[in-house]
Amino acid sequence: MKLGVNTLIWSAAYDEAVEEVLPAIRERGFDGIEFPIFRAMNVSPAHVRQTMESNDLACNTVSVFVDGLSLISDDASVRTRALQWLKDMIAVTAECGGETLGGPLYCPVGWLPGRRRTVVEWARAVEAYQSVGEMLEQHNVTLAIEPLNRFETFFLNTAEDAARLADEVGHPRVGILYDTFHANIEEKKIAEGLRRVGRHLKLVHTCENDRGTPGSGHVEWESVFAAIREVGYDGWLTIESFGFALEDISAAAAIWRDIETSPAAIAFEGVRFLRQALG
Ligand code: LER
Ligand code: MN
Repeated sequence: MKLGVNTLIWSAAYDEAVEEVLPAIRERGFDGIEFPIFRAMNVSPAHVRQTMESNDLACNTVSVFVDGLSLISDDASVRTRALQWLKDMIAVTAECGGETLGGPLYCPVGWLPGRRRTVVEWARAVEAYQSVGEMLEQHNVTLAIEPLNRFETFFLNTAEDAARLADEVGHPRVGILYDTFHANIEEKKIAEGLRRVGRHLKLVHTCENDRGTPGSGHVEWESVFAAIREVGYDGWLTIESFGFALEDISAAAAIWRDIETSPAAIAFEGVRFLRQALG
């Protein structure tokens, strides 16, 4: 298993704040990073590749839909633009040398229309993911769709639904990102949810129940690791948290206080815990 850290702990962009911490990320025991791309033109893939190579790190990307884009919109032109945007993200991920693009890639985070999802919206998502299957194959990228808790999305909350979605898409390059922070809210047992998505598991966000340091809260890590092993998952375990004052990002994650002594402590104390727990 490989250990990663989401650079949203330090910055919303791939910038100097991230680059200067890359040596420490490697030194403290991470194998790679996961960084956010919100717009393709804001990333310089050649630069990302070069800094990954010089720091002996691998990278994955995460994204969310911005500018009101949505694969499940009632507006066909919005869906078309969202699909193009998704394809751009897949291409950029490959150019950066990343093999997994993860995130709640169906509709904007925080879009809560005050009703249940419809069968039509579900079908739109399935069709969109099926339509990028070939491109994913060509670019050697895997799409990891992430269910979120009910306060961040209405569309996909549970492991059961996520597994059904991936079943219906039916493409080996389209699977699930399981985030223990969200699962702690939505699943009866976090480990049970993992077993449910097991056959589609492409990425795990190993997050504490308060987005603080893994190992410091009430996530039942022993059973989580047991389930991860049981389903034969051997991919990335990535710590995801967010800077405490990153404006839009802190607002999206509803972080209005210092969760730990510093955001970086979540990464560096967290990786120690994960390494120890994995043995
Ligand atoms: C993204 O990976 C995530 O977990 C969301 O909570 C971001 O808003
Ligand atoms: Mn996550």
